[in-house]
Amino acid sequence: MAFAYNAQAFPVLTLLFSSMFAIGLANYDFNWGSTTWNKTNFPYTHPPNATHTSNRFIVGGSENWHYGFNYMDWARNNTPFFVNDTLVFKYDPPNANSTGFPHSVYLFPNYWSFIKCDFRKAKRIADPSEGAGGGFEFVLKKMQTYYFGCGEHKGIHCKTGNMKFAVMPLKHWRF
Ligand SMILES: *[C@@H]1O[C@H](CO)[C@@H](O)[C@H](O)[C@H]1NC(C)=O
Ligand SMILES: *[C@@H]1O[C@H](CO)[C@@H](O)[C@H](O)[C@H]1NC(C)=O
Ligand SMILES: *[C@@H]1O[C@H](CO)[C@@H](O)[C@H](O)[C@H]1NC(C)=O
Ligand SMILES: *[C@@H]1O[C@H](CO)[C@@H](O)[C@H](O)[C@H]1NC(C)=O
Ligand SMILES: [Cu+2]
Repeated sequence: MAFAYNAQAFPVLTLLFSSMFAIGLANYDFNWGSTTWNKTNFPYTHPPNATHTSNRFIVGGSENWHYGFNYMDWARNNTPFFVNDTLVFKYDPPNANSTGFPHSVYLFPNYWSFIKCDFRKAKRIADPSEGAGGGFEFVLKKMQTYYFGCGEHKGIHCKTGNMKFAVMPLKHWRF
């Protein structure tokens, strides 16, 4: 039990930690004091798009939205997200492919339901057919933490297939 708990909690805590860094950076204007961080080791891999107000992200990149890919790592590697950025979930519709399992997209109401993959109060924002073609698009409209998960196979895709991640979009920086 303790092992399972730690295994699930660790990546989330890491994610929240890097989100805190992001917020601190936005608010305190690169004032790092005595920290040893620099541009090379800073966890951000892309700058905000200065010429445009929003970016589009295919969730999972070329992997799209499927069982077994680590979406927590994907989200961490694509930090930061900004208000009005769009996430695109691409997945095969049911029965399009005999080898494919259907997927969906849910929003969890809070951290603990996300950690436990408890879908009882989660809101389905895309059904199994909506990931086809160009995919299902979701705009990060608010500066809040969004908890996403796949609700298929009684939560197994979320629990053991890593089909969940959280993002905390920031306001665009003004220099
Ligand atoms: C920045 O951090 C990287 C990785 O820790 C290190 O290799 C590099 O020398 C650092 N650069 C500066 C200018 O401190
Ligand atoms: C940034 O905005 C430009 C101008 O619209 C666009 O062409 C480019 O694809 C955007 N970059 C990213 C990473 O979304
Ligand atoms: C997001 O987009 C809406 C609609 O275009 C706009 O009114 C709002 O100011 C934008 N918010 C941010 C933080 O860019
Ligand atoms: C079915 O899956 C295979 C292998 O993943 C893929 O190459 C093919 O395009 C899929 N077919 C459809 C109709 O999605
Ligand atoms: Cu799934």
